[in-house]
Amino acid sequence: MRTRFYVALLVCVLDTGAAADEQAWISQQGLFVVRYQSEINPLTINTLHSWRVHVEDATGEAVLGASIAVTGGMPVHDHGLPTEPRVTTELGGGDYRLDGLRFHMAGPWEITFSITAGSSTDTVVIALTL
Ligand SMILES: [Cu+2]
Repeated sequence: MRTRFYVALLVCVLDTGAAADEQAWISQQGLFVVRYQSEINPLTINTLHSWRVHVEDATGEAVLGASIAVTGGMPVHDHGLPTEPRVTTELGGGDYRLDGLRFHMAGPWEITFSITAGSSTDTVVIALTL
C-alpha cells in the first residue's frame, strides 16, 4: 500500500513537470498515442496556426507513413471548425505538420484525428478549452 502511494506520487510529480502540450492522448482502440505542440501557446482565438503532431504505436514506436484526417468543432454549440486543417508534411520520426487550424470562439473544442497506418485505423479525440 505504501509503495503504491509513492508510485502515484511520483507519477503526479512527473505529470506536473511536463508542459501542458506534452500531454498524451490514447486512441479509442488503444492503437496509437498522440502528442501535439501548437506553434502558438497558449492557444488564442482567431489565429491561423499549425501544430506538430507526434504519433506512436502502443509500444512507443514512432508511426511513419500515417495518413491523418482531421475534423473537429464545438460539440456544445453543434458546429464544426471554421477552417479545414490538413496534415501537409510528414516531418519524420513520427511527426506530422498540421496546418490551417483556427479557433474562432472561446469555449470547449474537440479536434478528432482519424489515423491510418498500414491496416490499422483508430481515432483520437483531443478536447481543449480556449
Ligand atoms: Cu462555438
